[in-house]
Amino acid sequence: MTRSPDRLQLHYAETLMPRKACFVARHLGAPVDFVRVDLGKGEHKAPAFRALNPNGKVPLLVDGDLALWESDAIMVHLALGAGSDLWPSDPRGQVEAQRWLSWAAHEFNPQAGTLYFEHVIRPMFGMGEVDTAAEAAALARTRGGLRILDAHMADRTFILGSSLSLADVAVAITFPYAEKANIPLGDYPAVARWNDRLRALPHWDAPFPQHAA
Ligand SMILES: N[C@@H](CCC(=O)N[C@@H](CS)C(=O)NCC(=O)O)C(=O)O
Repeated sequence: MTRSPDRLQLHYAETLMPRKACFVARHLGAPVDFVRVDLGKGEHKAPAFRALNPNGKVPLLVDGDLALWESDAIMVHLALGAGSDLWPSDPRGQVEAQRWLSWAAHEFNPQAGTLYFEHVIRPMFGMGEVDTAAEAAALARTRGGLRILDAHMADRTFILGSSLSLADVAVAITFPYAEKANIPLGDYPAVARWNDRLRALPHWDAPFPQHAA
């Protein structure tokens, strides 16, 4: 394929962290070529891939001579490139958005992500039976996070207030898997209403270009 220098390449798989980048790229209509990485075949561990991302993980965004890894950084890069308010332009809004990106990365997603791993990734890659102890612990901690979110969302449309931001994408990225992963969104009414609003967005439920997950 001939690549235009103006286009970006987003290396992805149909998994949680690439889902953030794929959704944002599609939501923004960014000039991105999607490059599927077959995790089952270990393509992300190949030397050519590791030369661009030494972590051997997806997503990876290539923008000219920039090889950018980390899904949150990729989302910010895409939003800035598009001049989009998905990433707030004012310092206070940026700090608030960063608070939620950090909370998602370090508090909520490790817990909800464990439920996703146990119920979605294990069967996807033939990784054996659910670890029930890990599942029970993650469910209790996920409920703790959902309680915080439910209180926060009670009087808001999206996490930062009235409009969608990268904070919503980062925090809610496990929600499309809620049913399969036993994430009990329905027990938290304000979270459930927020989830309905996210589901109404084009591409939220199907952000991948192929092999929809
Ligand atoms: N902190 C990284 C995590 C990326 C990550 O863990 N990606 C997973 C897919 S969701 C992956 O590539 N796993 C393959 C592996 O670890 O071998 C990010 O947010 O981009």
